[in-house]
Amino acid sequence: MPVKAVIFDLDGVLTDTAHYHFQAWQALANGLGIAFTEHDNEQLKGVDRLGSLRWILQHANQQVSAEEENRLMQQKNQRYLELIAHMSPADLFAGVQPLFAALRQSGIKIGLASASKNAALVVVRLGIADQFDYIADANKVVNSKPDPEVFLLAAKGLGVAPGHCIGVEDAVAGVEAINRAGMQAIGIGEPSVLKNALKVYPSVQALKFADLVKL
Ligand code: B16
Ligand code: MG
Repeated sequence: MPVKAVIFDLDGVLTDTAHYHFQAWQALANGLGIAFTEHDNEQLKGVDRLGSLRWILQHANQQVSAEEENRLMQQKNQRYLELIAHMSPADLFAGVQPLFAALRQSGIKIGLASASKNAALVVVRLGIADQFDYIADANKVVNSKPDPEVFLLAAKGLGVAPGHCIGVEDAVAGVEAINRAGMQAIGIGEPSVLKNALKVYPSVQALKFADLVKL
């Protein structure tokens, strides 16, 4: 299967925005009298904004109206935007630039498939916005990961059949989305967690261009 495109997740693969999501959700949860730990935040990796809010409320046996959900999501996002305003190219994970350069040189397309509505802003802050041939994010899809929609949209935007795409993900739901899209899944993290990935690397820096074209 010749590889024609590699589609990357953003948070946890190219940069660590998880910590900012954590701080913003914790501030919101604490304001509601709910405890929210780093461990809780782990469960929200790759989960979209509404799904994350509902997870937090459910675990505290709280229920709110749709209107209140919207207000709370806005409040969380406001804090998140304040936090990511300080991001810069220094926040790009090591190894991303050389990997992107090698992909470009060999004519392999680069896509983004993120559950974040702020993905476009984050890649600008990281200084890599112009490196993507197509960006698929939560603003453009209805169904979030593990649904394959965001990866399928990225493949379509790149003009590459899913069977010629590799997806790179750090979240279990993301790996499932890649598999369901009919792509090859590369995991970033722990093999014991990302059990359904074809191969798992501890970081994007450990993932080399030669490993991708071998698939
Ligand atoms: P936003 P990814 C995901 O990004 C994060 O992993 C997840 O924690 C977050 O809740 C989600 O984006 C939504 O983010 O509130 O900015 O729309 O890993 O899919 O790049
Ligand atoms: Mg992620």
